[in-house]
Amino acid sequence: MYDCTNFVIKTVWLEYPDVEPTMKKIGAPPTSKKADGSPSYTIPAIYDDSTGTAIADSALIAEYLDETYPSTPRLIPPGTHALQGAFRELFYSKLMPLVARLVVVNVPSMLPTPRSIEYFNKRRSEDLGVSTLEALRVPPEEKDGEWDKVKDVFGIVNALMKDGDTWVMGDTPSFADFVLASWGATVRSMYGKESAEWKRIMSWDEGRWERLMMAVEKYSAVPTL
Ligand SMILES: N[C@@H](CCC(=O)N[C@@H](CS)C(=O)NCC(=O)O)C(=O)O
Repeated sequence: MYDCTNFVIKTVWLEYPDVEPTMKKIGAPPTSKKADGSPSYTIPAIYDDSTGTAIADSALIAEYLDETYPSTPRLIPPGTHALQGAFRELFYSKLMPLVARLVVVNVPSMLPTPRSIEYFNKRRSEDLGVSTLEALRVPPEEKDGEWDKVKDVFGIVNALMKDGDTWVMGDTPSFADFVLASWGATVRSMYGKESAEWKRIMSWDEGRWERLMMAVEKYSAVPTL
């Protein structure tokens, strides 16, 4: 639980096979479609018991929080809705193909139960159109080259930002920063703070991403993994 004066935030961790039934139970709508065309339910999701509202999809959650709690810091500052969407689209479209090979393949070994592992392997193989996730794993001799491609994606964002700025919007944090930081946090929790992978990202672009990760820390309501 995280008590932030007026808010009490409780985080509930779910195993993969429990996501869909839990979302249906709280009334959070699907966020996309599975490979077979059926609805796909995802986390993060929130249930706000002060309004009885359930929302899934991080961008929709951000919009809801901005609208419902206007006196808190804004994730999508007025006038930037389309720009935040464009940023997310640019970043995800470049990063996702690389993430599948460097991150998604490692997820099964981090999951706590066989049912979650089985679920994840099946769902992601179907989504990615491969017979097994292992088929995507980058061979050791290609790893550096693959990480260089991730560096190039972060480099695109670096080139768009002004030197010395911490936040994508310059002087104010916004949704775009949390899109970037969530990928940093994924690598940090997956590979560990002492790993070559994490240190690699922290060294890119004159330490810009390390500064961003430190700056977003104060907004984290759950302990850093
Ligand atoms: N567009 C969604 C994507 C969220 C997403 O893909 N969540 C994954 C976990 S990281 C999920 O819940 N997957 C459920 C499943 O695979 O059944 C968002 O930004 O919230």
